[in-house]
Amino acid sequence: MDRRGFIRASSAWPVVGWSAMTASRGIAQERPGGANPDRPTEPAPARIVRQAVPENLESPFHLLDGLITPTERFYVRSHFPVPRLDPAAYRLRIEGAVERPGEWTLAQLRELPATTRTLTLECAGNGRVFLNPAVRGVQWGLGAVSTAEWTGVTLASVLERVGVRPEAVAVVLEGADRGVVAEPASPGPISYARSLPIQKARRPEVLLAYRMNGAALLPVHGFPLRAVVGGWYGMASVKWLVRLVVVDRTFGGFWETFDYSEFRLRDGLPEMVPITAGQVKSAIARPVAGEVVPGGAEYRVFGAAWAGEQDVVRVEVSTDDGASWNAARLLGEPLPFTWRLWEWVWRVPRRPGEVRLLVRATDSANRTQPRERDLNRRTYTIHHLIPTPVTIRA
Ligand SMILES: Nc1nc2c(c(=O)[nH]1)N[C@H]1C(S)=C(S)[C@@H](COP(=O)(O)O)O[C@H]1N2
Ligand SMILES: [Mo]
Repeated sequence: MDRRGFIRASSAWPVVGWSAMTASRGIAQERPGGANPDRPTEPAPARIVRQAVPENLESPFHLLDGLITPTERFYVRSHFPVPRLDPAAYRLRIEGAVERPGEWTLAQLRELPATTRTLTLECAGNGRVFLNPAVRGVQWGLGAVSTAEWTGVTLASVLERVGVRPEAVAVVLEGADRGVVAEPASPGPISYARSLPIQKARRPEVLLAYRMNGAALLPVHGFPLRAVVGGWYGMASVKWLVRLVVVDRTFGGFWETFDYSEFRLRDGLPEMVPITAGQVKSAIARPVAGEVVPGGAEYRVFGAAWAGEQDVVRVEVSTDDGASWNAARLLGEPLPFTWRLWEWVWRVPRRPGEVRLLVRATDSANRTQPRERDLNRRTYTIHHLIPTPVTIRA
């Protein structure tokens, strides 16, 4: 790796370049994956600290090497400090429009049939660092997205036990974490809570999980119980879940109005709507921005693509700013609500120079990633094309 060349290129690609990653402090260090002799030999961090308190940690997307993100590399997004819950004293309260309101212990929840599913979570703010002009909020690069194998019970099976009344419209999921939000100001300390329409709450991809990647849920990921809402942005997957309220109206809570909402045009007028299912999106893990690749070689461009509740059907790579597109190979078998890994072998031209790689995905609803940023999306659901600049050396 030509370090000076790298730093020059990465400064045009804010924060997420290699030098910024290795500059992150106070985190476990590990060596980068892969055997590319052109890579720097300095250690790469296990996760990138975007905010220390509360902990907001980005997954190093360039280390992508399989469908499942190892738990120590899974991103963390928390609005408040981690609440410490005693599993023995823990209760999940279920109330509202249900026949049998009450409290559930962990043991009672574990008596319901367990399910294990691979599901991808992406923070709705992932990629915010690429917005121009810069906006407020956690400055995520590529890696506020990860995939794990989640074990728990379906929310549907719990709702079935408590008997949902016919007037039910939504289920509010409340976490044990609380705090004051400065902007926009919350009415004093509030808890983290999000609602799901009753139809989504009954779907099999919505879990109340107590295990992640074959081990007990860690405190940062919601111990002892969290929701995992397959196909939706991460904000719906409420951690440290302590209460379900079945409501007979649309819930207009803080986290789906002031936060995690975007504009949608109806009758030509922008209306504010909660952010829900994921957009179609892809990202390049390797090469990293600013990488120097040898001219005339074959380079395996590698990454992932995901599409919320849809399946990824096509991934294409361009080396000429979108004038022409090359079909990437989709790897493995498709899993619903899970990213798909892909690769494309690039025959790197001999001529030295700068190239910007683009990747775009298309999904089963025939949605394709847009070239340009849509301002209606405010500071969320960033899925337009982000170029990866690389340098070809002689
Ligand atoms: N209780 C609670 N649940 C929460 C959050 C939170 O701050 N508090 N953050 C949400 C957001 S915005 C995301 S993207 C995911 C992140 O889950 P992770 O930290 O396990 O990656 O958790 C969601 N669930
Ligand atoms: Mo998020």
